Amino acid sequence: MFKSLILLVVLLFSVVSKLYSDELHMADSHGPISLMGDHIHKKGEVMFSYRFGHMKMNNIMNGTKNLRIDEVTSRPNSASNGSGVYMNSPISMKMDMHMFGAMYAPSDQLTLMIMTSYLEKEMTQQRMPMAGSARFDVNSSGIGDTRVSGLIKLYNGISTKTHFGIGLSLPTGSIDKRDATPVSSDARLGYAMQNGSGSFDPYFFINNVNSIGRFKIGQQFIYKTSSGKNSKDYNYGDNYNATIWSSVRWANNVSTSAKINYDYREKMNGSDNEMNPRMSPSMDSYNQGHQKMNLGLGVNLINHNNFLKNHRLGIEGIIPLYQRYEGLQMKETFRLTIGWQYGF
Ligand SMILES: [Cu+2]
Repeated sequence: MFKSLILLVVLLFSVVSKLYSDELHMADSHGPISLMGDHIHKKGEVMFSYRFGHMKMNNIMNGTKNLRIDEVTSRPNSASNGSGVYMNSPISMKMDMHMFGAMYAPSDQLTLMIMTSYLEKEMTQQRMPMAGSARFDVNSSGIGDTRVSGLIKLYNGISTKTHFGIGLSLPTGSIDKRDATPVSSDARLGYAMQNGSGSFDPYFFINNVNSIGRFKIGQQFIYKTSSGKNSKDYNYGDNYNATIWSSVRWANNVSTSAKINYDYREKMNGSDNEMNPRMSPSMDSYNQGHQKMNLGLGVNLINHNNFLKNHRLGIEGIIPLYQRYEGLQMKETFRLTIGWQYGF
């Protein structure tokens, strides 16, 4: 996989083909569909988007090591001074995300962007052998956090486009999602099952795209922090997210992309008192923070026919290349993003 990526990058710099007019909407004038804020708009332009995201997690990792279920339920939790073990082990989790976005450019220099989402999550856990090893599911759903950003143009040439962005994630997602568990008919669910961070989280990003004919190479770096503890007395650690991607335009209306993303999240500050760390690794604030590197392969399509002209469709599949977790956490296995975008 790495060899073919290196080949692709070499190809990028060795092939130069003719430049297309900036006015024609091209499949590759947007980055891979999972990327947000990858482009800006011209004065007066409006764009709407909808993305469907599916994420699947399976089994537990500690650091870079896979753990069996019986190993998870024999590990000490952070609440018992090393003497008590976890009563349940997460087995799998899946999440469906419906993401809605709008962009508007009041000027060529500034593009405003707002994004929110509706989340549906399900986690399956297995009880410890002493409790019979039975499996149970918990579910949550609701609106996620809402992000408001300003994208500011730095440079907009034919072969190089650069902008930076500042934004704020608003805590519109609930951090009091509850469901029935074997020990309570109404328990607050673990951190991963909550729908938001509960805090105002400012972020900053820089985005760059270089074009050489039918080839593009882009970079994006995002730093996100937290303004302080939420109402349940915790906040997520700072997040650093770097992406490098490249795309090839096979025709004006079709392009494919490859993307490498690195995501680093620091440990959590504080913890939610109502979550009992003895219950499950997913309720233990000690089990937060990660490093993940993943590969995304995608297709971008734009419709040039008169009916639904310039409507875009993007699909991207994302698989992990490397993941390292603080404590015991569920590992990611697969992500899929399908998105529609329309600008006018
Ligand atoms: Cu847009």
